[in-house]
This record gives sequence, structure tokens and C-alpha cells, in this order.
Amino acid sequence: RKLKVGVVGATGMVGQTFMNILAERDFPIAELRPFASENSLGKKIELQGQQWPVQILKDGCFDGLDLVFFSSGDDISKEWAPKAVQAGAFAVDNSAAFRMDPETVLVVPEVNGHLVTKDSRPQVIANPNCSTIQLVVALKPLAEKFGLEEVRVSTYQAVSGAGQGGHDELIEQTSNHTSQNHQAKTFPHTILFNCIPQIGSFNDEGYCSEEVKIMKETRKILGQKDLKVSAFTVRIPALNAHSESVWVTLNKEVSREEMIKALGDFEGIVLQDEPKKSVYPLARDVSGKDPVYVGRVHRDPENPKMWLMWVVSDNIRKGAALNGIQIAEKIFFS
Ligand code: 2RA
Repeated sequence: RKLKVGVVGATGMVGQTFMNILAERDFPIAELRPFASENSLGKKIELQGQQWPVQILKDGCFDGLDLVFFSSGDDISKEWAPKAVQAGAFAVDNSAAFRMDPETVLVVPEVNGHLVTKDSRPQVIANPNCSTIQLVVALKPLAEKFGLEEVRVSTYQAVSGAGQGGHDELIEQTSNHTSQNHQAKTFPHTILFNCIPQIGSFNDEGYCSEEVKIMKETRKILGQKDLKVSAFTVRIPALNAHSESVWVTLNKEVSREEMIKALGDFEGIVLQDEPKKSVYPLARDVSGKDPVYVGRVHRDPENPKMWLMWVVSDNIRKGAALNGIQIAEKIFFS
């Protein structure tokens, strides 16, 4: 069966990657309806040898579609995703608008893919935050096999997480690296030669919104309401792919062999763990790849149930567009 697919935010980084992945996977497309702002009217998006004109959102624009992927911010999703569902389509939403809504499923196919099946009815399905997706993929085999007591994570997030503007800002600052007067527009400070311990806005407890997303979404996806999760998120001058150092406390003591086997056998994880040969996942290598890469797996010397690991994944692919396409594949082709 070939599908009629809409993409809202078609000209953004995630939207474009969505098209590339549809093409790579030979996703069966009967019609593509790319939506973007008025500035993009007149542009065409090429997919599988055909050109599809960019449209703007208007009443009736989703009629006849099977699936609409949203990657255009919370406000657009809040208003338009329910309209896509009313029109009979599945709305896979990459914004934060519905993620914590108790009525909405928040899905990473390898982790809680049972929540969507070929018998699911059209509905909004939330795609988690990028830094959450790679974390829960790495945690799932440990949760399943050994049980989780506590998770702590510190992130090193690439500028592409802030979209094309973030990417362009780092490139521009890099080409003028001797300048003392960088204009920080997308980020709160100059990102070049820097690390910024803020992604999003702060709450009164001192957490920024990216950290709150990781903590809440991880509990929801793993189905562990009371799991202790604490996150500290940092923007670094990597172009693409987020890295995370993770401390995970298991419910029981396990051997290193058991840890490595659990991680290495899990669908969606690739282990790169030969630290003495300087082999571990690196953002530069992982950018453009699909899996979640895990390395530096070692035990805490004080607490035998606590393990440390390094988790890297392409935030635009598995962290956004690819995860959305895997959700669609689960609904329509599993
Ligand atoms: C970031 N997590 O990296 C965000 C994007 N969703 O800024």
C-alpha cells in the first residue's frame, strides 16, 4: 500500500531529513504534501523522482492524507495536529505540545512500540525530545533485564538541535573565529569555543526546560512513574549528534559481560567499547547514522549496582525524523 503523507515544517532541518529518510528507505509514497510558511511558497520538494509543491496550512489541507508529520513548533502542532486527526490521518508530532498529555502516547518503537499497531486508530502520536530518545534506547535493555533504580545524565548537545539557525550560527562564528564581537542570536551566549549550560528556559528549581523534558519523558516512555531521573543539559559546539554521559543504578548487581550482552543484543544499539584503543562513539562519526551508539561502559567503584556509559546518536535522525518514520512503519507496515 502506498501512503499519502503530509510534512509540516518541510523546509526545516528535521523536515528535510524526513524526506531524505523516506527516500533512503524507499517508503511507499502515493502523494507528498510538504507544508511550510508563506516564504517557501513556489518552492518544490523532490522525492523519489517527483516534485511536490510547498503548500501553506489552510482549512481542508489534510483531506485524504494517511499520515502527517509535524515539526514546526508547539503552537502549530497544538492547532493543526488535531485537525489532521479529524481529517482521518495519523499525526506524528515532533513538538512538545502533546508529549506529556496523559491521553497521548509518547513512542520510541524499540522501547514502547507496542503502543502503536496496525489496529491503532488515527490519533496524535508524540515523538519524544531528541536527547530523551537516545537515552531511553540505551536504558531499555537494562530496565528489561536488570531493573532500573536511578538515572543521572549529563548531555553534550549539538547545535543542530536548535535547527538551521543554530547550525548556521556556529558555522558563521567558526569562519570569523578571531572576532571578539560574535552575535549570539539562537543561543544565549557565543557557542564557538564554549559550552553553555542552558537549553531552553529555567524553572524556579533551577532546571532548564530540556532537562525537565528528559526527566518527565523518560519516566513516561519507560512506564516507571517513580524512577529517579536527574538531567543536566549543555550545548556544545558540535554540529550534529548529541552525546550523553549516563550514570545508571540497576536493581541488582550484574557482571560486565551481562551488561555488554544486554546492550549489544538490543535492536537499535551499536556498541563501540574499546576505550584503551580510543574506540568509543564520537558525534562526528555518528552524525548521519541511524543507531544509538554506546561505549565507555564501566562500573562505579563505590556502588557495584551503578554503571557509567557514553551514549551518542544523530539528534535529527533517531532523535526526530527517523523515529517518526519508524512509528509510521509500525502502524502501516508491521
Ligand atoms: C535541542 N532538544 O537539542 C532540543 C531540540 N529538540 O535543542
